[in-house]
Amino acid sequence: MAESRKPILYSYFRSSCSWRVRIALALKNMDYEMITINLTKDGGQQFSEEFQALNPMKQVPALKIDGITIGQSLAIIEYLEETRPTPRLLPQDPKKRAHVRMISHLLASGIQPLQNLSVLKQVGQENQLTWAQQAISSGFNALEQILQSTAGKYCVGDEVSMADLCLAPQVANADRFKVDLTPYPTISRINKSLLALEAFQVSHPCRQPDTPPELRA
Ligand SMILES: N[C@@H](CCC(=O)N[C@@H](CS)C(=O)NCC(=O)O)C(=O)O
Repeated sequence: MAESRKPILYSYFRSSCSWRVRIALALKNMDYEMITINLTKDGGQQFSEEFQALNPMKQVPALKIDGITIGQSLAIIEYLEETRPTPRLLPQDPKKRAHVRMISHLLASGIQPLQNLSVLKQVGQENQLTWAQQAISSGFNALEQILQSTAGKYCVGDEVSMADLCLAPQVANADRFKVDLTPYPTISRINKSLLALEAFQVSHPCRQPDTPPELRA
């Protein structure tokens, strides 16, 4: 009989997209191996030939699982959901599902790519902070408004969903870029509830095998 292998997650402690997947793996109680791809060391290990063969986009995360390799955090989370459905990360109700996907994509396509490392390099050191703050604030303005009609305890109702897996890492990025969160009371409240959950704590950037000592909590 073929030996069943643990999934392998290619991750970087500070990568918000990797954190989304680490939360999903923790919530679904999955055992996995982690390989660190340090995005700043050696000119960026994501550019190595070995890693490019796994993910031609040269980005983390990537997950090797069930004989395939998947890039793109939301595709990974949806695969996990379809193959390991408990606990559910997408609600059964199609309207709520649409809301979860809307918020996930707002964060994953509408905000994060604009403040990604490769984009910040293009923007240049001097303008990085203002650029990132503007991208995050503009997305958060929209999200705060959307959450007025979708949120319960979490982004959509009272169950943790894929949208929440995108929210907490993006709020951490907002903190890093010193975005004032006062105008976003709903985002802040949900984030606080999420950070109290074990799956968000064990997967947190400050508790990863590759977290530098000065950033560990
Ligand atoms: N849409 C992709 C984005 C992945 C992404 O942007 N990853 C970042 C870290 S969060 C990265 O690897 N950046 C490397 C670089 O910019 O060189 C996903 O959701 O997985």
